[in-house]
Amino acid sequence: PEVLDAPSMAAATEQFISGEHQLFINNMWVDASSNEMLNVINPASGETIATVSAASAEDIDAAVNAARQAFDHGPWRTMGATARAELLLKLADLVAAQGQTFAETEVLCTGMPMATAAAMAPIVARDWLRYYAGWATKISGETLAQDPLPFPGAATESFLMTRKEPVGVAAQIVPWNFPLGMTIMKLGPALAAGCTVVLKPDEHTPLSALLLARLTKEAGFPDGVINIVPGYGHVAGAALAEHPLVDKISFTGSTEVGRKIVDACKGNLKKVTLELGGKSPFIVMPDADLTKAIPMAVMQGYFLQGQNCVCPSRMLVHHSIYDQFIEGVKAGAESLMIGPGLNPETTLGPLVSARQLSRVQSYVDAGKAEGAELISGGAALDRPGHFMPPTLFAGCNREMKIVREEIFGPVLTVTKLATDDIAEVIDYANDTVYGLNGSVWTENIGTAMRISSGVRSGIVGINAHTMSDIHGGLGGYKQSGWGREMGSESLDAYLETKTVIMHY
Ligand code: TXE
Repeated sequence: PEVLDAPSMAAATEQFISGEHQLFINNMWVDASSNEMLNVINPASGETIATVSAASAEDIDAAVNAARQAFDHGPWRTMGATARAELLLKLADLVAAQGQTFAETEVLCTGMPMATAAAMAPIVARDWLRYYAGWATKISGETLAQDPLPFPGAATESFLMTRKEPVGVAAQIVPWNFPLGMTIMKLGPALAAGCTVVLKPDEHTPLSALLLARLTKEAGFPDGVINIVPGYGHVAGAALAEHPLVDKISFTGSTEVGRKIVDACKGNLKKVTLELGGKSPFIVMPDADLTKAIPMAVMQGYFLQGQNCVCPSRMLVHHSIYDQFIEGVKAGAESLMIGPGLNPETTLGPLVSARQLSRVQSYVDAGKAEGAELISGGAALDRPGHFMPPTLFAGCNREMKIVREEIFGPVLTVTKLATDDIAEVIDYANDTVYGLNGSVWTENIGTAMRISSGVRSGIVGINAHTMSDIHGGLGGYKQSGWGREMGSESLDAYLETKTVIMHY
């Protein structure tokens, strides 16, 4: 079913969106040196809602130099961990106070339903920033044993310790599917560690990061510590990835661009973390509680219109419950309300862009051509905006393009498991170049433990399929990336370990 209208946004959001949007460099708002602008389009209507300065390579250079200066000579590294934590806590409060504006901005730029944006904004603002504020004061090294050196005259008394130090200037490149969350997920650990940052939001969805930039200034972060530079990937993103004064880069996006980032980092061998694509299995065993598995398949499968990296897009279902499962997911998919995210009834919004819609449509066409059985959806809606209905394919096999490649749209594939052999089920699950997420649905603890151990992915759910939690990690095995976002591991990525040896 469709809901057609989009209620208007709050006055504060309207005022923010219709305002001027420049680059945020060294705590100042500046125009792009080339005066180039990018258009932000509301995916629910196809209309331009804002124009934003687009950073050139020259602007990126200015932002990196500001961050370099702030790291090497500013007060940031010497101000103390408690003061850094206090700034993060203050930012958390300021962001939480603007929860409605952030939520509406996310809806208008990405298309996500308001219920999702409204639920996530306070979580990422309060809980995630506070989580990393807590870490700022708890970064510590170790005191280690040291054996005496077996040389004549060598010191016999010595002391060996490690010290954790910020890696330096961090570049962060954020995609469009969950912009505020990913921005905070990246800024939090970098700032807690004592790094300075140049962050490039996606060209489709730069507004929430720019709103956040205003609040970092209000919170009182020193000059140059946080620089937010919207711009195109091939221009601003590429310049950031190549820049010799950047020490570390954290990228979330496509596997294809992930490879370009690795190439670009070769020059100065900057440290790299990558959170890339996925094709996560959702394994339903014969004894699964379908009253739980089916609603989760629908909820996570179509979450953010399927534009989420942990999406359970590869459903592997035991033959004994296959028909029942498909019937349940079909009913769930067809009960979603399609419409503009601002409408409170909407549960499935538009895809982010016309390009993403056509990419997803081409996968759907490939599925039909390869002989997959179309159970539901299957064609873009004939209305303004980038709407694709929830689409479900059954009768899939592991050779099909729609089973092998990340679609990043509201398209789920179901493959029948004709085996009772757990090792074979695990082989099916691992037959992918990706390894981001996966889940097993069973009431048998042995089956759950065997499959969860066998699946090669950064997250595995047992009767759960989700993105993890800020306290845990998000990241992948195989071509899903390098390193982890969230949790304490993301903090490690912004720290160097120095070994200090003292003889006395
Ligand atoms: O991603 P891109 P796109 C996957 C998903 C989707 C596909 C393509 O499968 O269908 O990628 O999406 C910046 N140097 N994911 O084309 O291009 C760009 O400006 C440096 C999964 O939108 O990878 C943006 O900020 N940066 C993913 C970011 O990279 C460059 C989320 C992502 O854009 C660049 C998004 C370059 N040469 C897409 N080119 C996830 N893991 O959640 C682009 N960028």
